[in-house]
Amino acid sequence: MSERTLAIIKPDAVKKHVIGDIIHRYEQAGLRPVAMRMMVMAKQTAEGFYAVHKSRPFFDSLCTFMSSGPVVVLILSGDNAIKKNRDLMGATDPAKADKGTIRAAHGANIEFNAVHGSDSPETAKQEIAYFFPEMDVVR
Ligand code: IDP
Ligand code: MG
Repeated sequence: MSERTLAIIKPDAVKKHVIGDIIHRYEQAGLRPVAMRMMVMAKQTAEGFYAVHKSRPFFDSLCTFMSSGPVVVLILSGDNAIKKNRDLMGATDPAKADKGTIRAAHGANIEFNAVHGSDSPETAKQEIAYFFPEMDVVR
């Protein structure tokens, strides 16, 4: 069944000039971009996005990182898109990510790990609505 997931190419990956490589990996895996936005998040925007992690010790550092430079926010559409994108990304810690994954290729450490991907249908729906009005999504 076709579903949508939210992906973010994080500031570390944009600085490394691998936007193209990452989008190529999505497309090769059958994940079609149906909305795309380049932006610099206000710190408050990052804090709202990562609100579930508010009580974690890395929360402030994470939000500073996520607002430190341009990101590319995308909606990806495809069969099983949420799990497919998580598989493509690899584990949160790039040192533990499988070979061939985006984080193994481009992540530096558990914080600067190149990409975000929604982890469930509920969070995908929430995260998509956080960045995109429905009218900006291609059919
Ligand atoms: P995920 O991105 O693989 O879903 P989450 O546990 O949801 O991982 O964490 C959100 C983001 O917070 C991670 O992608 C990473 O950038 C950062 N993060 C997670 N755990 C740590 C940590 O232990 N130290 C520093 N940053 C972390
Ligand atoms: Mg997560």
